[in-house]
Amino acid sequence: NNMQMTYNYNYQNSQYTQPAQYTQYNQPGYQQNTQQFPQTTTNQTYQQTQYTQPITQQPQFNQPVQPQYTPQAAPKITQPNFAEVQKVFNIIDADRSGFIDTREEMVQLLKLAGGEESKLDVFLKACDFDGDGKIGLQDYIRFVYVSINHPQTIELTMFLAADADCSGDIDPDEIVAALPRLDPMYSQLTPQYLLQCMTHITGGQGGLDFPKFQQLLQVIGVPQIK
Ligand SMILES: [Ca+2]
Ligand SMILES: [Ca+2]
Repeated sequence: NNMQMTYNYNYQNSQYTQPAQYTQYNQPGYQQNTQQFPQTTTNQTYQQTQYTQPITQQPQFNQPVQPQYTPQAAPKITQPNFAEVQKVFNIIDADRSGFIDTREEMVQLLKLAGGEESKLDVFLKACDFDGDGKIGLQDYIRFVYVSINHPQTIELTMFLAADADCSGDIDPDEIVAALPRLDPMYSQLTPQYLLQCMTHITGGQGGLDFPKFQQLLQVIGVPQIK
């Protein structure tokens, strides 16, 4: 019955077109909080300067990060059932090439996700997390991971997309690898800077769960709605 699985991941919105959650950043508390950080890290500065200057200034974290707005309630992050997902992948991969790479296989995957065939190119791009141009098992697992957690906000979508091993927790390697891919604005941030921000939030203990990831986004900004 595996083939009955359906996913709601709205891949057509993978360019973050959902406006829903931005109002929280208009609240006074958020503005107040951003002033605690170096000016180069605020959304406002990003909008004004478009990062015309390279970010070389290291943050001076003298105070703990204390969110002044109410972060979203942490959703329960569901991990994929890896064995089940692999079974489905093997069924879709009809020619056993190890990839969903024929037209028939791609269409089969698209149907499973409830998509229209005219959107195949967009869909495949959204599924190809590692960017190698084909859908491997790891891509498929990650697609299922995003789908089953029904991300309604840009923050949760980013969190799920960055969590490469679908652990519910983002480690330093995942942050450094994922953020520049998620939005060009992050490509201006050096790995050292990202790791320093992360260490400040975690105290050097463990990775970022979703609430801590939201704290990181408070520091580095959230991509603009396109
Ligand atoms: Ca194949
Ligand atoms: Ca992880």
